[in-house]
Parts: sequence; C-alpha cells; structure tokens
Amino acid sequence: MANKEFTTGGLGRRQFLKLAGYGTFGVLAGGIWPFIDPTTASQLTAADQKPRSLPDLDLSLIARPAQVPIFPGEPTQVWQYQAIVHRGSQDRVVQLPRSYLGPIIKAHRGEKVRIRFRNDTVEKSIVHWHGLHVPAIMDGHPRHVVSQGESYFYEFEVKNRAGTYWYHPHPHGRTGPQVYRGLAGLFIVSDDEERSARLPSDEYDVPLVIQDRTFDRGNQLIYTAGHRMEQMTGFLGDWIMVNGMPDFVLPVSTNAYRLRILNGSNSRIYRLAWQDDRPLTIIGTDGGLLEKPLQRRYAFLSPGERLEIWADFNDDPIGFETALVSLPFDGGTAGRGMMMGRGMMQSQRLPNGVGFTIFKVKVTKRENRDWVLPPKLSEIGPSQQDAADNFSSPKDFFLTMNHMQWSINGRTFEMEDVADNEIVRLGSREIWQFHNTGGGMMHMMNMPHPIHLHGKQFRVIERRGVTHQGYVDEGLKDTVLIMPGERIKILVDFDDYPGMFLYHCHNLEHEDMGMMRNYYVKA
Ligand SMILES: [Cu+2]
Repeated sequence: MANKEFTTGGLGRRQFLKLAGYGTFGVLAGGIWPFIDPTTASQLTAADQKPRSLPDLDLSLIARPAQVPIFPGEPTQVWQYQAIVHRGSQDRVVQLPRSYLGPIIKAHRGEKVRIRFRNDTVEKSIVHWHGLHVPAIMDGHPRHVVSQGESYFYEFEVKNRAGTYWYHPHPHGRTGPQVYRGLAGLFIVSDDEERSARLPSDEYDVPLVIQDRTFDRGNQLIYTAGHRMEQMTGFLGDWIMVNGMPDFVLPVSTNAYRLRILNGSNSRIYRLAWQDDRPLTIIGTDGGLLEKPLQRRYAFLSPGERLEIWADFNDDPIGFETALVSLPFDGGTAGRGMMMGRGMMQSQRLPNGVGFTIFKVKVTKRENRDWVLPPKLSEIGPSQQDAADNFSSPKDFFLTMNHMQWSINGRTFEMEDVADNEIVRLGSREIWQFHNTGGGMMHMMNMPHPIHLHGKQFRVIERRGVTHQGYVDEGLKDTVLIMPGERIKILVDFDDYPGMFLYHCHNLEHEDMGMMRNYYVKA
C-alpha cells in the first residue's frame, strides 16, 4: 500500500530505465540494494524476491509549494520538502515547528537509506546530500534533474562519521532561487564513537539553520531581480532567520547544550561570536566532531559550512540573556562598492560584513543534567599529506572573474565537461590548491568564495595570506571559505566511488552563474 505511488507510474521514465538496468523494478520495490550489489540484484530469481535486505530507513521526500505563517497576517508562500516515513521509526524525521525548512532526517552510520524524491514544483530539481559520501548517481548532479511530477530514487549506505549534514536542490542555474524559497533541510548522522562522547542529547541538542531573507509588505519572499551586479555579489536578505523564524529566541536552562549551526544562506557569511564575549567552544565542523574541543573568540561560517558549539549556561542566573552575533568584517569590496552606489539595491540594508544579532539566548529555568565536556571527542588522525600522489605539484584552481562572470581556472560550468586537471584516479590522494586572486582589474569585485567538493570530506593542510583567526580547519571539511588574497591547500582521498562529481563556489548566485565544475574519478 505504502509503495503504491512509487511503482512505475510515480517514477520519471528516464529514472525508471536507469533503475531497470539494475534488475526488475519488482525486485527493487521488494527492498534489495541494487546500487550496492547490482550483480546480485540482476541474478535474483522470483524465490529470492522476498525482501532480505530492507532499508533501515525508507522515506518519501516531496518538494512542493506550501504556505507557512512567518509574520502576523498573510502566510508566506514557500517551497518545502515534506517527508513520509515508510520504514524506520517516525522520529527519524523531525519537522521543525512553524518552519519552511524540510524535516531533519536522522540516520546512524552504516544504515541503508532509501529516499524516494518526488518533485511537485514547477521547476526541474534534484536533491544533493551535502557532505555525504555517496555514489555519483546518488549525489544529485544537475544532469539528473527531474521535472514536475517525476521522481528520483536514492539508495545509499550512510558511510559518514556522526555529524551535521544537509540536503538541498542542485539543478543548474536554479539552486539559489530554490533554496531561497525554502528547499533545504538537515541530515543528522549518529555513530557509536559520538555516543561514547556522551554529548548533550534530546532537547539539549539544538539544530540552528541560519539564513537571510527579504519579504515584501504582504509577507512574501523577494529574491534578487536578477541584475548582473546582484549576482556578482550574491543575494543578501535583510531578515536573519533561524530555523525559518525571524527574531529567534532560544530559551535554555542552566545546562550545557550542543548547538549544531548550519549556514544555509545563499551568500551571507557570518562571523560568529557570543555577545557577552565568552569564547566559542567548538566541538565539530562539516565532517563531524573534532578530536578535541577548541576555543575561539570568533569563527567564520560561510554558506554550506557547519559548526557545532558547546554552549554552557551552568553559571548563568535565571533571566540572563546573551546572543549569538555576527561581528563586523570586511565582506569583500563588492559589498562596499554597492554601498557607495547608494540606493542601487535592497541588500544595502544589511551588506555582507555588518554586525548584527543572529539569535538571542535566554536562561529561563534552573535544572542540572551535568553534561560534561569531554577532553577527547573523536579520533581523526593525522592528515598524512606527504602520502599524496601529487605532494610536490598540487593542482591549482584559480578563482577569478572573467568578463563579469565568476569562474574556476577561467572556466564555467558545462554539464558534461571535465578538463584534464579535473580527472583523478580512483584510489589516489591529491592536494588541490585554491587561489582567491580576486576580480583582477575590477578592483571593486574582490569576493570571498566558499568552495565545496561533492562526495568527499577533506583536510585543510595549508592556508596562506590569512590575516584573521576565524577559520576552524581542524577536523574534516566539505566546504571552505577563501577570502580575497588567500590561498588554501586541501588533501582529498578519492578512495572509492568512481564517476562525475561537482566542485563549486557555495555562494549560490556564484554557483548558478557557473562558478562550478565537474571532477571525474576514473576507475
Ligand atoms: Cu563565489
């Protein structure tokens, strides 16, 4: 019964054919793992078709128009991911109350997940699992987009470490507007190592998705008007939303909390700090927990990145208030240039780099759960960069602007295009070096670029030209911020999953205008 809508009629034809190549659809619907072991799948006889390896979690994820009450008065028209759990307990999917965000999907490392994505929006779309290590065909490449009414089947094993990952659309040229309308959600992975760290759980484990939005007087979302200059900068909204809500307040008790923070904004960068000057105690980044907690006065969080913070309110009195703020910084000369041209754009109201409150925290009750910050959180190990195949000759990627177009090595995105230096050998370990050389002649277009690699967690092994202490490069990363004039070296293991993946700037307007390329892992 639950499967009914997902028999052939619910699948896009292309996708049906793709799946059919791995065995009959009947077998697929019966619950085996064609992508994990395609040979077995095609060899199954009718007698074998009894489900023998059901997914641990099986859900439908539907992207559709919805309306959400955000401000008093008219509800806001959004696009939203909604989920139906077919297998696995219902609490694997958590809907944030009064939020346009998609549900939080929860999985344990090693589990097999099936997600039946259905696109009920008018635009082509596909879902990318940001930070998850999945096969190329499961990664949400733009060439896999499905149209309205069509579906895409995802099946993968969760191989990542415990951590805060997320999912969002990835159609070429329309990622910015689709995420902006509301299509995004967290994907939280747990594992045994994390469990043994005994971190704050349940109500003390708080997801916080930061985004900026602009609304008209009728409470409806306004995106960019599509001017070239706006795209060059990226969309900047004038309301800071947390979990889809403006003026967010987090009520806490006198306890320690694990705050999982995602920057889900299109292009806004935050320089996170506590308003009352207590240090940020950072316990995790993109790829999960750090080896040990570290303290910083502030930390940058660019679009796509995550930070996990240990926030302890044990010593604060009832009624105490503080806030997580974004401190001022130089947000790139594009922002400043715009400001000088007064009246040009709405985004002037809150340019990248001005200071503001992100959300308030209020201590409302006394209660003691005695969470203890562990001195050791996880095991990551040294990066072993000297074992890289190209240790003495890193691959160079220049982030530049060509003819009013952001590009990587002078190239922009083409669906199937892979340049020579974008081909890697399966099983290799490579050093990639990104140079943010800025906008060249157009001095006013020096912009920060958060670079994201699909399908991989990597290590940051070197930074040059950095004049601040805002980076958290310890641990595993899938997205790194590179400010103008900076250079970074990352170490990537292409240890499994051949095929075509993306790497791109996670400023979504830069990405949509083509600051994105394929890399190809050759078996
Ligand atoms: Cu960029």
